Amino acid sequence: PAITFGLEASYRIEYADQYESTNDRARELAKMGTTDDVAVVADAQTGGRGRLDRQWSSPSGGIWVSLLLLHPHCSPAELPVYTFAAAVAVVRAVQQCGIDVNIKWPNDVLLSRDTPEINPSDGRKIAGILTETAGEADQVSWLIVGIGLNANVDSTALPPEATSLQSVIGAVDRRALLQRLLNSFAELTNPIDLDNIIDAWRTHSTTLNQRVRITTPRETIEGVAVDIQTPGALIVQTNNGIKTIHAGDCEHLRS
Ligand code: BT5
Repeated sequence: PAITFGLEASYRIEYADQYESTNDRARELAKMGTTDDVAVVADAQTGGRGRLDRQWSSPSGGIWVSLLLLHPHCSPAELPVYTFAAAVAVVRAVQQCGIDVNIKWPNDVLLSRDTPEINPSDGRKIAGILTETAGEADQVSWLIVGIGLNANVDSTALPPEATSLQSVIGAVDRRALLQRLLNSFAELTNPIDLDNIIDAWRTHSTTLNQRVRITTPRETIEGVAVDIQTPGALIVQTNNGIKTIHAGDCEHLRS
């Protein structure tokens, strides 16, 4: 049975056993002139995407969901907070399974790195978020927040740096998990409170106060992540002064 059966959400739910990408399906709905906010959910994706067109492994058993938000309640510059809200929502939903997870800037949810010598999954990526928007910089018409959470997926079907809830605690109730995820996201964004979201992100992130290496298409920056600034830029203290980074891939370095 579909994992969306009986869900109660402030979004219209659209489910299929398989989409190429739930983000693409959400975009299609937006272009068709849908008037509702929609949560597009799939059991599997054949062409799941990460940032910069990377592949996102999406075997059957995961939670692959894209929220189409037709009227984002903030200015275009503030849109990144939706990504942060999604990461916090994932943490809150997953923690209720009794698993400790945290956020790596900007959008990775990782299993906490408590006992890597005992549990090889520690520190591995369990969820990621891909936020996409339409329109010009000053004219956002809609927003898509895509969330991929490795729930009941065998970790052998995932890249080596990834893990799943199933590999850590066994199969979970995906419907209940999805319900908590949608509730948490709606609670954080309806209405949107930028500072509240960034504060919640701070409590769950392990990036702050760490030595980091940030890779952007243009440069690589090393230093200590000292803060995050609303709506989501990372502030890094480097040998050459303070840098404000709006997007990139982050690696936590052991100091
Ligand atoms: C992300 O990209 O983390 C965003 C992932 C968003 C996926 C959701 S699923 C629903 C919606 N529909 C879509 O088509 N996408 C969204 P990024 O930070 O660029 O990370 C991508 C990298 O994570 C890949 O290059 C792999 O190294 C790794 N990876 C791939 N599949 C993974 C998985 N299932 N779990 C963990 N890591 C994975």
